Amino acid sequence: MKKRNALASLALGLTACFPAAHAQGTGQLNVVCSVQDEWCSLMSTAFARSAGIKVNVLKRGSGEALAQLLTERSNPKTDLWFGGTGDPHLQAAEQDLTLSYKSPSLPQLHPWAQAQAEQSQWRTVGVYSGPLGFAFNTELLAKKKLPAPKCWKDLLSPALRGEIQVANPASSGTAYTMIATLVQLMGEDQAFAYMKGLHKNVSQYSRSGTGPIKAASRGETTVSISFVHDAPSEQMQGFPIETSTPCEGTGAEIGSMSIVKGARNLENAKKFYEWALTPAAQQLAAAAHQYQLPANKSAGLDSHIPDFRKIRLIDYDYAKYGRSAERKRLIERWEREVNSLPH
Ligand code: S7P
Repeated sequence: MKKRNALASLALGLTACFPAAHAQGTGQLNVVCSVQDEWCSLMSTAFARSAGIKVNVLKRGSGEALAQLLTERSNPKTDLWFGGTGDPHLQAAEQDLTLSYKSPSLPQLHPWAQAQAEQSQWRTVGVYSGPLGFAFNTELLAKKKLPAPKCWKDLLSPALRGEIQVANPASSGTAYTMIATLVQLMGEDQAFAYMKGLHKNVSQYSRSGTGPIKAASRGETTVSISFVHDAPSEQMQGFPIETSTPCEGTGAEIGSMSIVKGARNLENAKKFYEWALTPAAQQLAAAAHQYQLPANKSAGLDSHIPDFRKIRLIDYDYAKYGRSAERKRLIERWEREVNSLPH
């Protein structure tokens, strides 16, 4: 019930919609896009050019996109949902919001991308992966004479009081990935004890998962808990931001893609889906300065993509932590035991 309310309030902000004239038609496709703007735009223009199909894009964070699909359940306007953390895609699958579609391209994908498809009964598929870690503003650290964080335990230092930003797990797939990672790494009670300690150092929980790294880049906070693949684009804009991945171990997202059940432009959605899994389309991420690991094994790897072999990754249980009931339970516990505490 509480989750429904959380999703309903998220949906309240989703009044903007696809233009009515564009909602349907042979040359149209309505995509909710949960990666950064530059990548969403490049995907839509490149697909439009190659397929002659106009793409109408709505940008939504992972949690917001799920809320959008829920509000459209009886009358879908969205045809395809591209990107965003995998757990809300699994929840959309569980809630029968997305279509089972077994792509002939699956064998070309990494096992983790195929596993995402298999565990959802082919209602979603992995399109990229990216590790969770820390981003820090090197100028602020130097000014405050603070060491760069290397381990989860470092974030509990009293010297970092009010210096950390992370997103709110009720709205952000990135922040939910953090909770699920900590629970798997430490055990649930220990993870909640850790998050209560962390809470003292968090200045604010942002709505969007990418907000904290942008804040750190711009000197509005010293440290953020973020996907580390989001750092190079900030560095390219000249911001003094560096990253590390936790010494104890960390989790990774499986960014996903799903076709909406009842899509009005179903054939076009399937065309986009197949195209988005090709090596050429997958390489558009790096062209748009986004550096997640592509799902297609043959896609070229940009040098800015984090080297997963150098990161201590946990054996993340995507099926368990992608379940609606588990997510709801953990977020409610976080609201009750962590977010309710004074800073
Ligand atoms: O494109 C960057 C990225 O970090 O954003 C996606 C996601 O929408 C994050 O959204 P939340 O606001 O729900 O955390 C990630 O999948 C992607 O890697």
